[in-house]
Amino acid sequence: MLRYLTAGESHGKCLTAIMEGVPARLDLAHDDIDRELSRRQIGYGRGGRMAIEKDEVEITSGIRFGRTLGSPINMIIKNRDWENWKEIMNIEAMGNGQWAMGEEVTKPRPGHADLTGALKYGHDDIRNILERSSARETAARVAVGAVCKRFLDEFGIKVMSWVVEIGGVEVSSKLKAQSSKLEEIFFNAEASDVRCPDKAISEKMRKAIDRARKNGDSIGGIFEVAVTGVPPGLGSHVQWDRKLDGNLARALMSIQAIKGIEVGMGFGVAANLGSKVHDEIFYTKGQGTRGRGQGKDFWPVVPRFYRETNNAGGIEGGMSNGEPIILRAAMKPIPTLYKPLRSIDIKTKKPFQATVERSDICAVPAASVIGEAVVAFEIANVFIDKFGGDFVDEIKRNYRGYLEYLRKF
Ligand code: EPS
Repeated sequence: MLRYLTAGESHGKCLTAIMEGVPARLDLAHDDIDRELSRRQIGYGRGGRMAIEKDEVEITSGIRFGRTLGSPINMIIKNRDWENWKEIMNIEAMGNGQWAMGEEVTKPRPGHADLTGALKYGHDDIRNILERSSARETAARVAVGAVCKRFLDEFGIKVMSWVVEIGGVEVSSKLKAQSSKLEEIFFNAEASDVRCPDKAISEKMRKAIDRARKNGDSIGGIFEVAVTGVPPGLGSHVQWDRKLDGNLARALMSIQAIKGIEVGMGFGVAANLGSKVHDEIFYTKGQGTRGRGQGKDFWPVVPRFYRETNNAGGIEGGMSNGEPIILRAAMKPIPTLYKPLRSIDIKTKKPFQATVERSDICAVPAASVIGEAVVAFEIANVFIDKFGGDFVDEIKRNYRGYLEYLRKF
């Protein structure tokens, strides 16, 4: 079983992630993780904070001479901004009965964890909630996802993402992941600072972000995550907590500000007839992979049951069916606004209109990279669950055996 925990406050000293269950003898370099961390930081619409941070991982355990040991991997990402917050985020008691040097936050933002967190944990300083509910935490999850991606790469499994909508500006349905050109869509999205595969739409999205900024508002959107090179049979139909779609949806929903998830055709299934929804099954005996080409060491030897369509998004009965996995997540506009929304001060119980100093306008491009990370974790987890093994070559041996069995099925 693969598992992880993260720790760290947004303006605390650092973020930490401990991963357990990563197989031994996986090549893993510092750069594999830093590359993903910097992808998360790119994105039109971020606020001033990203100019301060330049995320880099420090690995303190689990790796020796560039290879995993099979022991827990501990990763640290420093918060550069902590230098400016040392007093406010002091670990030690202040000694004068004060909590936070008279800088308590008492004005909860609508849409944020602020008020409910304060009520739940008994805090009269909302900072004690917002520091941890902040999406800064996702840097640690991206580090975890980067390790999982490195592992999946050994098996030709690729996790990609792109943005399909920002504030109502949408790519054409041809570009959405129903199509077979996933690698190409991803390549184009990587070149866009809103992670949108279409240049003209990218420009419209940037304009929508600019408009929101000018109006003191924030703006949400939708991103897609696609996984290619996945064998059939990951996850299971036999128990609720082993269903792959359920676990993927939970993982994506756990990203800050995500309010909706779709798999494949998603909500579209409700309006269509069964004959238009279900993907018919075909069989090819040869080595043809219909141009998918992923998993070059593995796939070409497998005759395939395949579908011409992929409305199921690669998952049927809670199991991967061998088609690319396609997921979509909707992100709400960030709740920290320059435009004041009505709320009540928890100390004075009086209405107030919020003023803020610094905020992101749009973080959908960053969320799409985070989506890749949490999806990579779930896929790596079910992959290890199915193919077992404590070191990478052992898992490869098991995987080859499974593919051989599929070839004869
Ligand atoms: C965040 C508020 C902003 C974001 C932050 C998430 O930070 P600050 O309050 O320091 O301006 O920049 O995101 C990150 C720091 C990050 O690394 O993504 C929030 O309230 O969720």
